[in-house]
Amino acid sequence: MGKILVTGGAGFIGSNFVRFLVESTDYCVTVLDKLTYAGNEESLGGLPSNRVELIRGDVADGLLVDELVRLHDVVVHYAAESHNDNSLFDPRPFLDTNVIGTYTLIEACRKHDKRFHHISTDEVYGDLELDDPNRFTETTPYNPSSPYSSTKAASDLLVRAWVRSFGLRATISNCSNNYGPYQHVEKFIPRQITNILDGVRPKLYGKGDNVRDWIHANDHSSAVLAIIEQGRIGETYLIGADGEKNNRAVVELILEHMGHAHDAYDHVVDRPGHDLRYAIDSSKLRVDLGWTPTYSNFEAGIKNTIDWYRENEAWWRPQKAETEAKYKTQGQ
Ligand code: NAD
Ligand code: TDX
Repeated sequence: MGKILVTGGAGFIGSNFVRFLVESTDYCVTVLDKLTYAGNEESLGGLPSNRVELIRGDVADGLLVDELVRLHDVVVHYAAESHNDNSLFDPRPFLDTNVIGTYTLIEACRKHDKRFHHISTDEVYGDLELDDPNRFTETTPYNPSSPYSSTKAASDLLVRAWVRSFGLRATISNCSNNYGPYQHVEKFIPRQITNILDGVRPKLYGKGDNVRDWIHANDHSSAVLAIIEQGRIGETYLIGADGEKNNRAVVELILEHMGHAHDAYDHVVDRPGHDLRYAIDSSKLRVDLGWTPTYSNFEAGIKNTIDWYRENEAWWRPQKAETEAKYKTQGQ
Protein backbone atom coordinates (compact mmCIF):
# COMPACT_ATOMS: atom_id res chain seq x y z
CA MET A 1 0.00 0.00 0.00
CA GLY A 2 1.60 3.27 -1.16
CA LYS A 3 1.47 6.78 0.25
CA ILE A 4 0.49 9.57 -2.15
CA LEU A 5 0.90 13.28 -1.54
CA VAL A 6 -1.77 15.16 -3.51
CA THR A 7 -1.17 18.90 -3.70
CA GLY A 8 -4.27 21.04 -4.30
CA GLY A 9 -6.44 18.13 -3.17
CA ALA A 10 -9.07 20.45 -1.67
CA GLY A 11 -9.71 22.05 -5.07
CA PHE A 12 -12.03 20.91 -7.84
CA ILE A 13 -10.06 18.28 -9.74
CA GLY A 14 -7.78 17.36 -6.84
CA SER A 15 -10.70 16.52 -4.53
CA ASN A 16 -12.34 14.44 -7.25
CA PHE A 17 -9.02 12.60 -7.65
CA VAL A 18 -8.76 11.94 -3.89
CA ARG A 19 -12.32 10.51 -3.89
CA PHE A 20 -11.43 8.39 -6.91
CA LEU A 21 -8.28 7.04 -5.17
CA VAL A 22 -10.20 6.16 -2.02
CA GLU A 23 -12.89 4.36 -4.02
CA SER A 24 -10.69 2.47 -6.46
CA THR A 25 -7.24 1.93 -4.86
CA ASP A 26 -5.55 1.13 -1.53
CA TYR A 27 -3.41 4.28 -1.45
CA CYS A 28 -3.22 6.39 1.69
CA VAL A 29 -3.53 10.03 0.73
CA THR A 30 -2.12 13.18 2.25
CA VAL A 31 -3.53 16.39 0.81
CA LEU A 32 -1.31 19.47 0.93
CA ASP A 33 -3.50 22.50 0.25
CA LYS A 34 -3.23 26.18 1.13
CA LEU A 35 -7.03 26.47 1.20
CA THR A 36 -7.04 29.63 -0.89
CA TYR A 37 -10.39 31.07 -2.00
CA ALA A 38 -10.54 28.06 -4.39
CA GLY A 39 -9.88 25.34 -1.81
CA ASN A 40 -12.61 23.93 0.40
CA GLU A 41 -12.17 21.44 3.20
CA GLU A 42 -15.78 20.35 2.66
CA SER A 43 -14.84 19.01 -0.77
CA LEU A 44 -13.14 16.18 1.15
CA GLY A 45 -16.10 15.72 3.51
CA GLY A 46 -17.12 12.16 4.37
CA LEU A 47 -13.81 10.56 3.34
CA PRO A 48 -12.36 8.05 5.84
CA SER A 49 -9.78 9.61 8.18
CA ASN A 50 -7.62 6.47 8.06
CA ARG A 51 -7.16 7.00 4.29
CA VAL A 52 -7.09 10.79 3.86
CA GLU A 53 -5.32 13.49 5.84
CA LEU A 54 -5.48 17.21 5.01
CA ILE A 55 -2.50 19.43 5.79
CA ARG A 56 -2.96 23.13 5.29
CA GLY A 57 0.17 24.62 3.76
CA ASP A 58 1.82 26.24 0.76
CA VAL A 59 3.55 24.26 -1.98
CA ALA A 60 6.13 27.05 -2.07
CA ASP A 61 7.06 26.41 1.60
CA GLY A 62 10.38 24.59 1.16
CA LEU A 63 10.71 23.16 4.68
CA LEU A 64 7.17 21.80 4.84
CA VAL A 65 7.36 20.39 1.32
CA ASP A 66 10.71 18.71 1.98
CA GLU A 67 9.36 16.95 5.08
CA LEU A 68 6.13 15.81 3.40
CA VAL A 69 7.81 14.61 0.22
CA ARG A 70 10.29 12.59 2.28
CA LEU A 71 7.38 10.69 3.89
CA HIS A 72 5.57 9.74 0.66
CA ASP A 73 6.13 7.43 -2.32
CA VAL A 74 4.45 9.49 -5.02
CA VAL A 75 3.62 13.18 -5.40
CA VAL A 76 0.73 14.25 -7.65
CA HIS A 77 0.78 18.00 -8.15
CA TYR A 78 -2.62 19.64 -8.76
CA ALA A 79 -2.14 22.82 -6.67
CA ALA A 80 -2.30 25.94 -8.80
CA GLU A 81 -3.89 29.28 -9.26
CA SER A 82 -6.24 28.05 -11.97
CA HIS A 83 -8.50 30.82 -13.26
CA ASN A 84 -7.58 32.72 -16.42
CA ASP A 85 -9.74 35.75 -15.59
CA ASN A 86 -8.01 36.20 -12.22
CA SER A 87 -4.61 35.95 -13.87
CA LEU A 88 -5.47 38.93 -16.09
CA PHE A 89 -6.15 41.14 -13.06
CA ASP A 90 -3.49 39.92 -10.60
CA PRO A 91 -0.83 37.64 -12.11
CA ARG A 92 1.55 37.55 -9.12
CA PRO A 93 -0.01 34.61 -7.20
CA PHE A 94 0.16 32.59 -10.43
CA LEU A 95 3.94 33.00 -10.51
CA ASP A 96 4.31 32.21 -6.80
CA THR A 97 2.21 29.04 -6.81
CA ASN A 98 2.46 27.71 -10.34
CA VAL A 99 6.16 28.41 -10.95
CA ILE A 100 7.88 28.66 -7.54
CA GLY A 101 5.54 26.06 -6.01
CA THR A 102 6.36 23.54 -8.75
CA TYR A 103 10.07 24.31 -8.45
CA THR A 104 9.87 23.70 -4.68
CA LEU A 105 8.19 20.31 -5.17
CA ILE A 106 10.54 19.03 -7.85
CA GLU A 107 13.58 20.05 -5.82
CA ALA A 108 12.25 18.01 -2.89
CA CYS A 109 11.42 15.04 -5.17
CA ARG A 110 14.92 15.21 -6.65
CA LYS A 111 16.52 15.25 -3.19
CA HIS A 112 14.47 12.30 -1.89
CA ASP A 113 14.26 10.46 -5.25
CA LYS A 114 10.44 10.38 -5.34
CA ARG A 115 8.08 9.75 -8.24
CA PHE A 116 6.44 13.03 -9.36
CA HIS A 117 3.40 13.53 -11.57
CA HIS A 118 2.69 17.04 -12.82
CA ILE A 119 -0.88 18.04 -13.66
CA SER A 120 -1.05 20.55 -16.46
CA THR A 121 -3.38 21.94 -19.07
CA ASP A 122 -3.92 21.95 -22.82
CA GLU A 123 -3.79 25.76 -22.64
CA VAL A 124 0.02 25.63 -22.79
CA TYR A 125 -0.38 25.00 -26.54
CA GLY A 126 -2.29 28.23 -27.20
CA ASP A 127 -5.40 27.95 -29.37
CA LEU A 128 -6.61 26.56 -32.70
CA GLU A 129 -8.73 28.02 -35.49
CA LEU A 130 -12.31 26.73 -35.50
CA ASP A 131 -11.75 24.93 -38.82
CA ASP A 132 -8.25 23.59 -38.10
CA PRO A 133 -8.35 19.82 -38.81
CA ASN A 134 -5.45 19.29 -36.38
CA ARG A 135 -5.78 18.85 -32.64
CA PHE A 136 -3.11 19.29 -29.94
CA THR A 137 -0.66 16.41 -29.55
CA GLU A 138 2.35 15.84 -27.29
CA THR A 139 4.59 17.47 -29.92
CA THR A 140 2.56 20.65 -30.51
CA PRO A 141 4.80 23.69 -29.81
CA TYR A 142 4.11 25.65 -26.63
CA ASN A 143 2.36 28.98 -27.28
CA PRO A 144 0.46 30.06 -24.14
CA SER A 145 -1.78 33.15 -24.26
CA SER A 146 -2.63 34.20 -20.70
CA PRO A 147 -0.63 34.80 -17.52
CA TYR A 148 -2.24 31.59 -16.16
CA SER A 149 -1.29 29.42 -19.12
CA SER A 150 2.20 30.90 -19.39
CA THR A 151 2.90 29.99 -15.74
CA LYS A 152 1.61 26.46 -16.37
CA ALA A 153 3.88 26.26 -19.45
CA ALA A 154 6.80 27.44 -17.32
CA SER A 155 6.06 24.75 -14.73
CA ASP A 156 5.93 22.03 -17.42
CA LEU A 157 9.30 23.15 -18.76
CA LEU A 158 10.82 23.06 -15.27
CA VAL A 159 9.65 19.47 -14.85
CA ARG A 160 11.07 18.49 -18.26
CA ALA A 161 14.41 20.10 -17.38
CA TRP A 162 14.55 18.30 -14.02
CA VAL A 163 13.94 14.97 -15.79
CA ARG A 164 16.69 15.59 -18.30
CA SER A 165 19.28 17.28 -16.06
CA PHE A 166 18.73 15.47 -12.77
CA GLY A 167 16.97 12.23 -13.68
CA LEU A 168 13.79 13.23 -11.83
CA ARG A 169 11.28 10.35 -12.07
CA ALA A 170 8.47 12.45 -13.45
CA THR A 171 5.58 12.39 -15.91
CA ILE A 172 3.37 15.26 -17.13
CA SER A 173 -0.25 15.28 -18.25
CA ASN A 174 -1.99 18.10 -20.11
CA CYS A 175 -5.76 17.83 -19.84
CA SER A 176 -8.64 19.66 -21.49
CA ASN A 177 -11.50 21.49 -19.69
CA ASN A 178 -12.98 19.51 -16.78
CA TYR A 179 -16.55 19.56 -15.52
CA GLY A 180 -18.32 17.80 -12.65
CA PRO A 181 -19.04 18.28 -8.93
CA TYR A 182 -17.02 20.52 -6.57
CA GLN A 183 -16.00 23.03 -9.27
CA HIS A 184 -15.74 26.61 -8.02
CA VAL A 185 -18.60 28.91 -9.12
CA GLU A 186 -16.15 31.25 -10.86
CA LYS A 187 -15.78 28.68 -13.67
CA PHE A 188 -18.03 28.65 -16.75
CA ILE A 189 -20.38 25.69 -16.17
CA PRO A 190 -20.99 26.10 -12.39
CA ARG A 191 -21.32 29.86 -12.82
CA GLN A 192 -24.16 29.45 -15.33
CA ILE A 193 -25.93 26.69 -13.35
CA THR A 194 -25.84 28.67 -10.09
CA ASN A 195 -26.85 31.90 -11.88
CA ILE A 196 -29.94 30.15 -13.23
CA LEU A 197 -30.69 28.75 -9.74
CA ASP A 198 -30.48 32.36 -8.51
CA GLY A 199 -32.82 33.64 -11.25
CA VAL A 200 -29.95 35.37 -13.10
CA ARG A 201 -29.39 34.96 -16.86
CA PRO A 202 -26.22 33.09 -17.93
CA LYS A 203 -23.39 35.26 -19.24
CA LEU A 204 -21.49 34.42 -22.40
CA TYR A 205 -18.18 36.12 -23.12
CA GLY A 206 -18.28 37.73 -26.58
CA LYS A 207 -20.20 35.81 -29.23
CA GLY A 208 -19.78 32.46 -27.51
CA ASP A 209 -18.10 30.82 -30.51
CA ASN A 210 -15.15 29.67 -28.40
CA VAL A 211 -14.73 25.90 -28.26
CA ARG A 212 -13.63 23.90 -25.24
CA ASP A 213 -12.97 20.14 -25.22
CA TRP A 214 -14.94 18.93 -22.17
CA ILE A 215 -14.01 15.93 -20.03
CA HIS A 216 -15.61 14.70 -16.81
CA ALA A 217 -13.32 15.09 -13.78
CA ASN A 218 -13.57 11.34 -13.05
CA ASP A 219 -12.18 10.53 -16.48
CA HIS A 220 -9.29 12.89 -15.76
CA SER A 221 -8.72 10.99 -12.49
CA SER A 222 -8.67 7.55 -14.13
CA ALA A 223 -6.19 8.83 -16.73
CA VAL A 224 -3.87 10.24 -14.04
CA LEU A 225 -3.96 6.95 -12.13
CA ALA A 226 -3.10 5.06 -15.33
CA ILE A 227 -0.12 7.37 -15.89
CA ILE A 228 1.13 7.03 -12.30
CA GLU A 229 0.91 3.25 -12.48
CA GLN A 230 1.94 2.56 -16.09
CA GLY A 231 3.31 5.80 -17.58
CA ARG A 232 6.88 5.98 -18.87
CA ILE A 233 9.19 8.25 -16.91
CA GLY A 234 9.95 11.49 -18.75
CA GLU A 235 6.86 11.25 -20.96
CA THR A 236 4.02 13.71 -21.48
CA TYR A 237 0.46 12.43 -21.99
CA LEU A 238 -2.45 14.49 -23.31
CA ILE A 239 -5.80 13.75 -21.67
CA GLY A 240 -9.05 14.41 -23.52
CA ALA A 241 -12.38 12.73 -24.24
CA ASP A 242 -13.36 14.09 -27.70
CA GLY A 243 -15.79 16.55 -26.08
CA GLU A 244 -15.55 19.67 -28.26
CA LYS A 245 -18.47 22.08 -27.84
CA ASN A 246 -18.78 25.82 -28.29
CA ASN A 247 -19.77 27.90 -25.27
CA ARG A 248 -23.13 28.86 -26.76
CA ALA A 249 -24.10 25.20 -27.16
CA VAL A 250 -23.13 24.47 -23.55
CA VAL A 251 -25.22 27.36 -22.18
CA GLU A 252 -28.17 26.32 -24.34
CA LEU A 253 -27.94 22.75 -23.04
CA ILE A 254 -27.83 23.92 -19.41
CA LEU A 255 -30.82 26.25 -19.94
CA GLU A 256 -32.80 23.48 -21.63
CA HIS A 257 -32.13 21.00 -18.81
CA MET A 258 -33.10 23.59 -16.22
CA GLY A 259 -36.45 24.29 -17.91
CA HIS A 260 -35.67 27.64 -19.55
CA ALA A 261 -35.77 28.95 -23.13
CA HIS A 262 -32.51 28.01 -24.86
CA ASP A 263 -31.77 31.66 -25.72
CA ALA A 264 -32.37 33.11 -22.23
CA TYR A 265 -28.74 34.27 -21.82
CA ASP A 266 -26.81 37.55 -22.17
CA HIS A 267 -23.61 38.40 -24.02
CA VAL A 268 -21.06 40.23 -21.88
CA VAL A 269 -17.67 41.78 -22.51
CA ASP A 270 -15.16 39.29 -23.92
CA ARG A 271 -12.07 38.02 -22.06
CA PRO A 272 -8.92 39.83 -23.29
CA GLY A 273 -6.79 37.45 -25.37
CA HIS A 274 -9.59 34.85 -25.19
CA ASP A 275 -8.37 31.53 -26.67
CA LEU A 276 -10.65 30.48 -29.52
CA ARG A 277 -10.48 26.69 -29.49
CA TYR A 278 -8.82 23.84 -27.61
CA ALA A 279 -8.91 20.26 -28.91
CA ILE A 280 -6.98 17.24 -27.67
CA ASP A 281 -5.77 14.18 -29.54
CA SER A 282 -5.36 11.66 -26.71
CA SER A 283 -4.25 8.72 -28.93
CA LYS A 284 -0.96 8.23 -27.08
CA LEU A 285 -2.69 7.73 -23.73
CA ARG A 286 -5.30 5.43 -25.27
CA VAL A 287 -2.87 3.33 -27.31
CA ASP A 288 0.12 3.14 -24.93
CA LEU A 289 -1.76 2.85 -21.62
CA GLY A 290 -5.11 1.42 -22.77
CA TRP A 291 -7.09 4.28 -21.18
CA THR A 292 -10.61 5.14 -22.33
CA PRO A 293 -13.06 7.68 -20.91
CA THR A 294 -16.25 6.31 -19.37
CA TYR A 295 -18.31 9.54 -19.25
CA SER A 296 -18.84 9.72 -23.01
CA ASN A 297 -22.35 11.25 -22.84
CA PHE A 298 -21.81 14.99 -22.21
CA GLU A 299 -25.53 15.68 -21.94
CA ALA A 300 -25.95 13.08 -19.18
CA GLY A 301 -22.84 14.41 -17.42
CA ILE A 302 -24.19 17.97 -17.50
CA LYS A 303 -27.53 16.78 -16.15
CA ASN A 304 -25.78 15.07 -13.20
CA THR A 305 -23.70 18.19 -12.61
CA ILE A 306 -26.82 20.38 -12.56
CA ASP A 307 -28.38 17.97 -10.04
CA TRP A 308 -25.24 18.12 -7.89
CA TYR A 309 -25.36 21.95 -7.69
CA ARG A 310 -29.09 21.85 -6.96
CA GLU A 311 -28.50 19.42 -4.08
CA ASN A 312 -25.33 21.04 -2.69
CA GLU A 313 -26.19 24.69 -2.35
CA ALA A 314 -24.56 24.74 1.12
CA TRP A 315 -21.25 23.93 -0.60
CA TRP A 316 -21.31 26.72 -3.21
CA ARG A 317 -23.47 29.44 -1.66
CA PRO A 318 -20.70 31.00 0.52
CA GLN A 319 -18.60 31.80 -2.61
CA LYS A 320 -21.36 33.00 -4.92
CA ALA A 321 -21.93 36.66 -3.97
CA GLU A 322 -18.24 37.53 -3.78
CA THR A 323 -17.54 35.83 -7.12
CA GLU A 324 -20.34 37.69 -8.89
CA ALA A 325 -19.31 41.02 -7.28
CA LYS A 326 -15.83 40.53 -8.75
CA TYR A 327 -17.22 39.72 -12.20
CA LYS A 328 -19.41 42.82 -12.03
CA THR A 329 -16.37 45.09 -11.64
CA GLN A 330 -14.98 43.45 -14.81
CA GLY A 331 -18.20 44.07 -16.78
CA GLN A 332 -18.80 40.31 -16.92
P1 NAD B 1 -8.89 24.80 -8.31
O1 NAD B 1 -8.61 26.28 -8.40
O2 NAD B 1 -10.28 24.34 -8.15
O3 NAD B 1 -8.03 24.17 -7.12
C1 NAD B 1 -6.72 24.54 -6.85
C2 NAD B 1 -6.38 24.06 -5.44
O4 NAD B 1 -5.00 24.39 -5.18
C3 NAD B 1 -7.20 24.74 -4.34
O5 NAD B 1 -7.64 23.79 -3.40
C4 NAD B 1 -6.23 25.72 -3.70
O6 NAD B 1 -6.50 25.97 -2.33
C5 NAD B 1 -4.91 25.00 -3.90
N1 NAD B 1 -3.76 25.91 -3.90
C6 NAD B 1 -3.63 27.08 -4.56
N2 NAD B 1 -2.43 27.64 -4.30
C7 NAD B 1 -1.78 26.79 -3.46
C8 NAD B 1 -0.51 26.79 -2.84
N3 NAD B 1 0.35 27.81 -3.02
N4 NAD B 1 -0.17 25.77 -2.05
C9 NAD B 1 -1.04 24.73 -1.83
N5 NAD B 1 -2.27 24.67 -2.37
C10 NAD B 1 -2.63 25.70 -3.19
O7 NAD B 1 -8.21 24.20 -9.62
P2 NAD B 1 -8.64 22.95 -10.50
O8 NAD B 1 -9.55 23.41 -11.56
O9 NAD B 1 -9.01 21.84 -9.63
O10 NAD B 1 -7.23 22.62 -11.21
C11 NAD B 1 -6.32 21.74 -10.59
C12 NAD B 1 -5.12 21.54 -11.50
O11 NAD B 1 -5.56 21.01 -12.76
C13 NAD B 1 -4.37 22.81 -11.83
O12 NAD B 1 -2.98 22.53 -11.85
C14 NAD B 1 -4.86 23.19 -13.21
O13 NAD B 1 -3.87 23.92 -13.92
C15 NAD B 1 -5.08 21.82 -13.82
N6 NAD B 1 -6.08 21.73 -14.89
C16 NAD B 1 -7.36 22.21 -14.69
C17 NAD B 1 -8.32 22.06 -15.68
C18 NAD B 1 -9.74 22.52 -15.48
O14 NAD B 1 -10.55 22.40 -16.39
N7 NAD B 1 -10.14 23.03 -14.33
C19 NAD B 1 -7.96 21.47 -16.91
C20 NAD B 1 -6.64 21.01 -17.08
C21 NAD B 1 -5.72 21.15 -16.07
O1 TDX C 1 -19.08 33.49 -17.29
C1 TDX C 1 -18.37 32.99 -18.17
N1 TDX C 1 -18.76 33.07 -19.47
C2 TDX C 1 -18.03 32.54 -20.50
O2 TDX C 1 -18.44 32.66 -21.67
C3 TDX C 1 -17.12 32.30 -17.86
C4 TDX C 1 -16.65 32.18 -16.44
C5 TDX C 1 -16.42 31.74 -18.91
N2 TDX C 1 -16.85 31.88 -20.20
C6 TDX C 1 -16.09 31.21 -21.28
C7 TDX C 1 -14.59 31.43 -21.30
C8 TDX C 1 -14.09 30.13 -21.90
O3 TDX C 1 -14.18 30.19 -23.32
O4 TDX C 1 -16.26 29.80 -21.07
C9 TDX C 1 -15.07 29.08 -21.41
C10 TDX C 1 -14.58 28.30 -20.20
O5 TDX C 1 -14.14 29.26 -19.24
P1 TDX C 1 -13.44 28.84 -17.86
O6 TDX C 1 -14.36 27.96 -17.09
O7 TDX C 1 -12.93 30.07 -17.21
O8 TDX C 1 -12.27 27.89 -18.37
P2 TDX C 1 -10.98 28.13 -19.32
O9 TDX C 1 -10.55 29.54 -19.35
O10 TDX C 1 -11.28 27.44 -20.62
O11 TDX C 1 -9.87 27.30 -18.49
C11 TDX C 1 -10.21 26.05 -17.84
O12 TDX C 1 -9.74 24.95 -18.58
C12 TDX C 1 -8.36 24.76 -18.66
C13 TDX C 1 -9.65 26.01 -16.43
O13 TDX C 1 -10.12 27.13 -15.69
C14 TDX C 1 -8.14 25.98 -16.46
O14 TDX C 1 -7.63 25.84 -15.13
C15 TDX C 1 -7.70 24.80 -17.29
O15 TDX C 1 -6.30 24.82 -17.45
